[in-house]
Amino acid sequence: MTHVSPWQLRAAFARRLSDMYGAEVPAYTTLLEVSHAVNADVVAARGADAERLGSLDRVTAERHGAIRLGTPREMTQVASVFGAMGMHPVGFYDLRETASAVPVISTAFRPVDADELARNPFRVFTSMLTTADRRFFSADLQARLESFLAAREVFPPRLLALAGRAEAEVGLGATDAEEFLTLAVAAFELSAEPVDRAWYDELEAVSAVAADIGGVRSTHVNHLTPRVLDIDDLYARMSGRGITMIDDIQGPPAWEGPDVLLRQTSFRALDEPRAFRQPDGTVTHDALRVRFGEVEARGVALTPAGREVYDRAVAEVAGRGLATAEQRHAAKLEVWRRDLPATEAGLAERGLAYFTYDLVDDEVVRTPVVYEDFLPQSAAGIFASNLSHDGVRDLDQAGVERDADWLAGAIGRDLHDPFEMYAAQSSASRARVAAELGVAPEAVGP
Ligand code: OOG
Ligand code: NI
Repeated sequence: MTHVSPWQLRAAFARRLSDMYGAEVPAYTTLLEVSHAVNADVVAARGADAERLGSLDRVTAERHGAIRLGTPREMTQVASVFGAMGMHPVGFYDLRETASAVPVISTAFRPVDADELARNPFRVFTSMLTTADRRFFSADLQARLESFLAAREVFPPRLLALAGRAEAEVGLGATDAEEFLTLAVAAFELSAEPVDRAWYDELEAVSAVAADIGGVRSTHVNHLTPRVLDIDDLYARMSGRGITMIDDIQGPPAWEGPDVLLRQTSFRALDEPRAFRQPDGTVTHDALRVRFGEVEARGVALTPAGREVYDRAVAEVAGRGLATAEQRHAAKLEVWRRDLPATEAGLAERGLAYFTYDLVDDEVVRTPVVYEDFLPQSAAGIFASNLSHDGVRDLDQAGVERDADWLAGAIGRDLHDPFEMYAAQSSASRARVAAELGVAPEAVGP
């Protein structure tokens, strides 16, 4: 029987999830159409240079999803479902400390090897509610929330059994693969089950994200994000189609220098019809506005030194408290031109970004390493633009300590460190070229 490998499961899952989400959120389909048109136009206009950060095929198929879960148990289960598809937890993000105060901690499940990323780069930003954080949840609310979450079943046993087997056997036979994919996609579909109105509202008063996670008995895709080669063009074309975008493009500004890290924006969260069970038992129909349409452009991964420059620049602009998106963009541009090298060579010389090296016709060729991860401040900005109100955080209370080690312990898997992975990729390529040239690795580059 045909064996379906982890990357084939991942690619099929990404495709089916995209089809499912497109049926649920038609504006996402518009976003995909516009993204494809932008990418085709960029490649037509700029040629091979446009594909330095990823081939048109890869970028066209590329998505990240965002999902939100309630408990370490659910995180452990999803880690196995994603593990079956060759996706592993990378990085740790704490969104509680950001400006919009969202009570979650997160990691990203994604392929970790360059060749796996090249086959299919699908990644999922995965958040978990911090129910024990007193700044958000009283002891009473925590107890009720945890018992609500303990009683729900987000991932059916059959899905978990297949995931476990796929992990152990590195793939599945065709029939099992089909069942695994069907169950996995279904686990992320929006449920038609009526939402308990009083419970949802009680959580929403604390945080819209807490209600989205803990107010319902299932999970769903929050957004699926395509990648574009020109996000400014995408923004203009979406607006031109009458779709309301959030005010800003988060992250770096549009500028003449190298694309670094990640730029993201979104169309505003849309009303989606949902059924509600009222306290008197009747079912009514209303709408919730939690899912939005994000889009992103990716640039070169920065080293810890580069990241420091980036974080300082972003903080400086935020600190100016500017009123409009135009002013914020102008300020970013000014700070960027002052603090960041205007060329890839400049980034390499100052050790601010990661590159790989190859020998082509006896010449050393330097290629940027694409940033495959996320930015918590950007995530917070997207959250803030899409929530009707920020979370309520009681700063008289002490927050519960949560870090990468805690999350690794909770899900029983190590979290990969993104910086270490980029550095390893860069130094392996340097060593290869050095060996071919018969020189020391430090002699290759910068
Ligand atoms: C996740 C927000 C983070 C991103 O692209 O930074 C994210 C969420 O909304 O649950 O997806
Ligand atoms: Ni996202």
